[in-house]
Amino acid sequence: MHIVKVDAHQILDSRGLPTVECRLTLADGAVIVASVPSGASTGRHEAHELRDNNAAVYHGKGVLSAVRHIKQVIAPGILLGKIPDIIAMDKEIIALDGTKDCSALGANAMLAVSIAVIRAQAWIEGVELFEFINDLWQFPEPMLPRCMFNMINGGMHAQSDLVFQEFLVIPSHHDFAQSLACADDFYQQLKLVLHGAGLGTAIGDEGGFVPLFTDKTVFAEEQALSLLLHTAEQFTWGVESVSFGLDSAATHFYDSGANRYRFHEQFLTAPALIELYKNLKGRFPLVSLEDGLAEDDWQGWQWLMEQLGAGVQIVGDDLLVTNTKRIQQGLTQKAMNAVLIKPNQIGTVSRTVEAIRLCQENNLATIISHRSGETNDDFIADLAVGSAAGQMKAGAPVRGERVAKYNRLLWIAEMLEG
Ligand code: 2PG
Ligand code: MG
Repeated sequence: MHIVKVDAHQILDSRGLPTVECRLTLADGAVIVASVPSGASTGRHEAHELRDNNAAVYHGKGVLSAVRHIKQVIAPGILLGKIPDIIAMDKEIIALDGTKDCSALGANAMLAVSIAVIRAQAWIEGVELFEFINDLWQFPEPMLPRCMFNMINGGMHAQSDLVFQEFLVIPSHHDFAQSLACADDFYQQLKLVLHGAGLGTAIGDEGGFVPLFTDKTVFAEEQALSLLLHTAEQFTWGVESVSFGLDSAATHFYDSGANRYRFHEQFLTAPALIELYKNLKGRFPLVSLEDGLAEDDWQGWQWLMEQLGAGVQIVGDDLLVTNTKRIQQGLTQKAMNAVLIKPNQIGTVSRTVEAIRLCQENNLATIISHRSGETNDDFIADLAVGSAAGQMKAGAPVRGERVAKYNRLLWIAEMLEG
């Protein structure tokens, strides 16, 4: 069944910034919709997100040029009148773009089309998207991911003293519905703890709370982790039911000129920052640390792995940007033992799958991830299950664009249970 119409629009993401939506109409009249997310703490090596840079509207963040590329270049050149075929069409889109970083067509335009194409293909085959992904690329059996829920937001996702970006809670339950219930109860309990401590319950970009700490004698990150521990201790599921993760997003407080990390009043070397992580690991149930160091601090990452890699999941995000070349470099340098996977860092579904596969072949853990700017598109839930990635993060268990992914996982869990 072929594509009879291609449409694209500029829509708003969860932060009120423009993003791209693509609509494919098939010969049977079905309309297949896909939209793409956008990051705030983006890595320098990510694929290029095309923005209009017209300061008169949307603070220069419009995506009308990317929309135009879908309608005027990708649609007539690759899509119209053709049968959806993700592998062939992704290749053609990459060739049409012709750049290393997707800067001609825009990674936002390319990914919107790529997701729409694979969704259309699954529709035509009459199977669920996660099943289609699983079959097409011959992944291990579909599997619900273990999720990391972002309970406290800092860094570039909130206005607060928190230098670190994400304070994640990881339920230990293997059953997804149970782990979502656990995370949700934790979130509600944390709200009560914050009220009790006289701290506000305003939320950040990913739905986590943004406490404004008044005690300046202890650094804010330690206070945030203490709040999480305190919540876990009085939580009906029991303190053992959760462990913690951090995404420091350290690229964004690294001063490359001085080769130092600006952490509150301090100006830390990589070894000093690693000491700080070791100290936190000794006092809190910390099992995962993402972007603990900056995107090009390879030497620092090696030290981090040597010192914490045995007991902690060391996750590369800005460091690796879902790019097989950088993942390969990370493997060679033993810089990490886990990889964050974000489709819009690399521009197409096929390239995302190549990155996941490389990780699986090399026993690196994979975490499928949302972005801080999201839409209600739930593609990453199907990708996580279909690729048997093992883990996923999609923010707090609140806000429509975050729960869209968790709710899709609930449906998939039911389908898999039969
Ligand atoms: C991250 C992401 C998602 P952003 O750093 O892992 O949580 O943030 O989308 O802003 O890059
Ligand atoms: Mg990150």
